[in-house]
Amino acid sequence: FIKDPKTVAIIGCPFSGGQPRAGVDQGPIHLVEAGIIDQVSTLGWKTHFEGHHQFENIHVEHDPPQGILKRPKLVSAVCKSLSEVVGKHVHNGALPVTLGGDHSLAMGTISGTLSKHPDAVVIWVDAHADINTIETTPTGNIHGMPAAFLLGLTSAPEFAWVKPILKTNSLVYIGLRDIDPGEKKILKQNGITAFSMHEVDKYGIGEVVNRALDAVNPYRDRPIHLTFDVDALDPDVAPSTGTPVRGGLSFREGHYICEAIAETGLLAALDLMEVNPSLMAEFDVQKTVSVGCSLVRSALGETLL
Ligand code: B3U
Ligand code: MN
Ligand code: MN
Repeated sequence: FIKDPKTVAIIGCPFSGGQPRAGVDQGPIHLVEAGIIDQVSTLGWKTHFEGHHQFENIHVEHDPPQGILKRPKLVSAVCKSLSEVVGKHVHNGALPVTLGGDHSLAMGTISGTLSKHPDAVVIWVDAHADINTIETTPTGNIHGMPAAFLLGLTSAPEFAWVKPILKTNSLVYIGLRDIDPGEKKILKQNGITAFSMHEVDKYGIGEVVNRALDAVNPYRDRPIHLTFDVDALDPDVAPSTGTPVRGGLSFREGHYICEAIAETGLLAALDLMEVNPSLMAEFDVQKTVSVGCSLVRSALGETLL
């Protein structure tokens, strides 16, 4: 029983412009229909939800590729608006939970969190590093690039509003297994701590989470932004996502990460990204949506005992 519950602000962000596959914009709608808001309330949080329409009025007339970048104006406009919404909630003392939508949105959510907590660290759970620059991106899909913009490793006129205030020693990855050659170089050259599936296999998820926290948050005193791409999970666990990669986190490993971060008491913002209900059969969609809901509950304090 929590006498004075803190508020979770659930932000539905139906957006797919950072990658080519339709349907990822339906992710937040499915998560909310599956009952995520009631589930969060049941954990003792006050909940705030303004609907899925906050970003609906953002239209871009003419948005041709700028060099290799696809849909730069649209991605930029939505992320900028999202950063303001997330920023407003953190300034009001709420914990924003953003439901995506593709992972380009992390440019918005993390910018919003850092606007209030410049000392926040980012734990990026993903099969991919999403750290391609304009020079290294093989696809021009911006969902493969948000970390590079946030770190100031790449820039484009359209994204001038993204302040490069994330430091390379404030970002840590868990779950990586599909990294482009250019991204590998970037991770090495910048000394960014990353725990791939190899390290998860070698040390176990408990030790990996400890080491990840030690790397970016040794005194356990900095706010945490957890950005969770559902494709970090194995495709058997979360099949409905745009770029599934075999050999991912198990159901429990994914939940353990969320539970361990909840235990720190430092969670300041959470993203759940890349749920795409238009991919795979109905059974797979239900599986993915339900694991998405339970990851959010774990990060917000649901315990097994
Ligand atoms: N690294 C590739 C593929 C990719 C990144 N993120 C996802 N896929 N989901 C790219 O396009 O940058
Ligand atoms: Mn991602
Ligand atoms: Mn990914």
